Amino acid sequence: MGLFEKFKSIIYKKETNKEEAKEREAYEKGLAKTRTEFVSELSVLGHKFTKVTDEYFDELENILIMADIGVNTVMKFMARLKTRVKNENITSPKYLQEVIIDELFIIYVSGESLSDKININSDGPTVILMVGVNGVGKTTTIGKLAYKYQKEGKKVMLIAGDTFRAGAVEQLKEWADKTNSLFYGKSNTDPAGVIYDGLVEAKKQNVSLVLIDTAGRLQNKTNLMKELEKINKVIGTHIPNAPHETLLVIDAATGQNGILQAESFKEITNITGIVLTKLDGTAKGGIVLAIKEDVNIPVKFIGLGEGMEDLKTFDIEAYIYGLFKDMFKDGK
Ligand SMILES: Nc1nc2c(ncn2[C@@H]2O[C@H](COP(=O)(O)OP(=O)(O)OP(=O)(O)O)[C@@H](O)[C@H]2O)c(=O)[nH]1
Ligand SMILES: [Mg+2]
Repeated sequence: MGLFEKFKSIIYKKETNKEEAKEREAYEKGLAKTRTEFVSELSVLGHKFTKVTDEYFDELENILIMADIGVNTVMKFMARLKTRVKNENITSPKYLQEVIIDELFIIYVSGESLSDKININSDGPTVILMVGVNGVGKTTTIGKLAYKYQKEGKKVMLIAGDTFRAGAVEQLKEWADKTNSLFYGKSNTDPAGVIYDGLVEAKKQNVSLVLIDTAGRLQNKTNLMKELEKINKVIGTHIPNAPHETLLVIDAATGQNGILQAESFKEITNITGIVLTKLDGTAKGGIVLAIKEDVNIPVKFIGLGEGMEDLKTFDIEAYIYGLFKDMFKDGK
């Protein structure tokens, strides 16, 4: 059964469990902007053309590029689609829409499988380091993660490794209070030192999850690399094999610029996952596919709003559903 059929059957399934329905709703809401711009254009294409022609392919290519799927990804995608059209003798644009959804999904799941699971340390605290350029949503994401894991019964500590930006320490402290997490931070001092002291405290208090915030702006790549090296060394001396995750936060609205950030950070440090924030405010939802194809680091979480509950574990099926829901319903 093709993916399109599979989703259609999910949508028409009579009973959906409550949790699933809630999750689906969150994706639906968060991806509304991308859906209305990108997907409705795709639907229009299906109605506008009665035959699959070169012109159809050109328009499709434009739509995909506008959705920030990334030029490389789009080119490969178009080549594959054209081959399929030829081999399977596809002439109906309407049917081709189903094939397009299938193929978009294939981009994500093909190649090595990327795990979206967080690497949990069974022997002491799990340490997650949050990195990314300024304003992308690092601190907010830490707050959301604290909320999620605290709710799951973990003892969480937040450490303020962004010690220089005015208000950064207080901002994290607020999240700690809001989520009943422990907190460690000091302003205007060396981040590595604060992290060192924070981890001593975390071990003393038997914390199970440590989330470390870092500064967004460091003048240049060399400085950033040195800083992160130092931070990693401090963390590793305290807790072997830590950090267990280094999550790079990217603002979805920055589109292709976000891809460049990912490529740069990948050279600087060992990024284990990506958090894609602010998907709710942009039509550039296609960036998830570009990240897979160009960067090849798993998207582990997505931000679908500013609130505590607006962080979701990334799920490609829910994502595709959130994007193409109208097209599924469109079907017979
Ligand atoms: N709509 C929306 N807004 C978000 C999301 N995530 C973060 N934000 C907002 O983005 C803004 C910046 O978030 P921060 O968490 O302060 O970003 P940061 O990366 O820590 O910024 P610096 O510490 O200055 O580098 C805040 O207003 C957040 O509420 C999201 O998923 N959706
Ligand atoms: Mg911050």
